[in-house]
Amino acid sequence: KIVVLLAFGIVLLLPGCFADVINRKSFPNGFVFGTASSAYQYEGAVKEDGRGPATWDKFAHTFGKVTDFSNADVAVDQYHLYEDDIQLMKDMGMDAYRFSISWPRIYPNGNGQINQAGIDHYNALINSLLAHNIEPYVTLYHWDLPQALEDRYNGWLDTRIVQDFATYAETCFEKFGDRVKNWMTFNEPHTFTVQGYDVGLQAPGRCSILLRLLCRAGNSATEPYIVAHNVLLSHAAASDIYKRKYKAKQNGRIGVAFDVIWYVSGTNKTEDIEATQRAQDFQLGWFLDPIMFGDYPTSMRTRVGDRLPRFSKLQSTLLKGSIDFVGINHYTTWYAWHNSTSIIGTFLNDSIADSGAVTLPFKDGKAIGDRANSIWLYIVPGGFRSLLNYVKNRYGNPLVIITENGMDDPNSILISRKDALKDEKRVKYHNDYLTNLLAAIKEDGCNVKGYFAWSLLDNWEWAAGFSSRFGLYYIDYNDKLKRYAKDSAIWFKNLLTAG
Ligand code: PSG
Repeated sequence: KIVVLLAFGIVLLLPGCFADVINRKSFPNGFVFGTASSAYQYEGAVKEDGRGPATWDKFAHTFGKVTDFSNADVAVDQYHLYEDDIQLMKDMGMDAYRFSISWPRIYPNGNGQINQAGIDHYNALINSLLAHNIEPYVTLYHWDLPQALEDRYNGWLDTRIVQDFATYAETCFEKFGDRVKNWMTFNEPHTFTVQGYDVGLQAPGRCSILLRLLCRAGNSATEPYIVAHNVLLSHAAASDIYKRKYKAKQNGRIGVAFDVIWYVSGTNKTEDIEATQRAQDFQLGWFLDPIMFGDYPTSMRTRVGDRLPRFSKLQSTLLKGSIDFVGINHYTTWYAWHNSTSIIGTFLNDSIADSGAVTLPFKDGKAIGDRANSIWLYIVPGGFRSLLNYVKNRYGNPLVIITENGMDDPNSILISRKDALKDEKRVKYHNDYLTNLLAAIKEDGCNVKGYFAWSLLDNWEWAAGFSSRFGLYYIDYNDKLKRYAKDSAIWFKNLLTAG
C-alpha cells in the first residue's frame, strides 16, 4: 500500500517539479540569447588611442556625483580584455553580444576628424565576436556624449546635434555595417533625458527641482522636452540615412532600446487607472509614440502645452516607421496613483509633476516585491508579461527584442567573492522573468525574438559606481579585475546547452 501511495505521489509531483524547467528548446527556433554591456561602463582606457573626453568623464570626476567616489577611467578594462570576455560568452553558449560604440572614440571632437584608432578597436572587437560565432548587437549612443559638443553648444539642448549624431551614425554604418546587422541608435532615451536634465543625477547634471539646490544650471520644466525632441530627431535622421543608403545593401535592421518600468494602478479607482496610463505615456509613450504614430501621446500634449515641441509634417513622416524592432530594457514593476496634491508640482515643477502621476514600489508600507540591491529594483516577474502584452496591444504587435533584463546582488558593496558567486536570487530572477516571457510568446502571441541579460560582468553602474553588481560574472576589483563565473553564469550555460 505504501509503495503504491509513494509511486502515486511521485507521479503527482513530477509535473510540478519540472513544469517550470525551461531551456533553449522551450523557445521558438532562432530565438537569440545574449548578454548586454555599454562602452562607458566597461571599457576604461578613457585616455587611450586618441579618445576624446565624454560628458560622463567630467561628471564622474565632479566631487559628490558618484556615491562611492569612483570613476570609470579603468572600469572593467574591456578595452584590453575583450578577447577574454568573448571566451566567457562562448563558455555560456551565448548567441549574441550587445555593446555600445563610444562616440568620443570615433570623433574625439564630436565631429570633424575621424579617429582611426577608434575604428580599429571596434573592428577588432566585431571581428573577434564573429570569429567566435557571436552576433554583435550595437548601440550607437549609450550616454557617453563627446564633451566637446557639450562645450560647443550644450549638447542635446541644441538642434545642431541632429546633424552631428547623424554623421557619427553614418560613419558607423559605413565602417561596421558590412558585419553589424543589428543597430540601436539610442539606449534608454527616457532615462538619460530625465536623469540628466530633470532630476540631475546623471551627466550633464542639469535640473531646477527642489529650489535649485541640486544643480548649478538647468530647467526641469523645459529642458527634458527639448532634449527628448532633439534625441528623437537625431534618431530619425540616422534611421533615414540607414534606410536609404545601407539597410538593403547590408541586410540589417535598426531599433531603439527603451527603458520600461511596468506600472500597475495602486487602486481600482478610475483616476488612478488613468494616472497609471499617463505614467506610461510619460515614459515609453514619450519616445515610442512619435516613432510609431508620428506624435507625442495626447496626455502629454494636453498637460505640457507649449513646452512640448512640435514635429513638422516632414519630421513626423521621418519618425513614423523609423524602427524595425522595439528594444525593451525591463527590470521592475511599480505602482501608480493619481497625484491629487500640489506639493509635488511646487517642489519639482518638472516632467514628473507634469504627468500628474505618483509612482512608487510600495503600497501601504509594503513593497511590491522582493528588492534586489538598487533602491528602484523590485522583483515582479509577472509585470514583464503584462508589459509585453501592453506593447503588443498598443503598438500592433511589433517585433520586440529584450535588450536588457537583470538584477544586482543584494549588498553589492560588501559582499564577499564567495557569497557573490552563490547568486541563487539572480538565477531565480532570470528563470522567473524568462518563464513569463515564454508565456507572453507562446500563450499571448507576443512577437519577441531575443533576450539579453544585463549584464555579462559586474561593471561601473553610473552614479552608483562599483557599488552595484549586475554581472553573471563577478569582478574582483582588488585583484586585477579577474572574472569569476557566478552560479547564474553556470545556470545560463545549462539553459543554453541542455539537451
Ligand atoms: C534602467 C531602468 C531603471 C533605472 C535605470 C536603468 N528603472 O527601471 O528605474 S539604467 C539601465 C542602463 C544600463 C544600466 C542598467 C542597470 O541601460 O546602463 O547599467 O540599466 O541600472
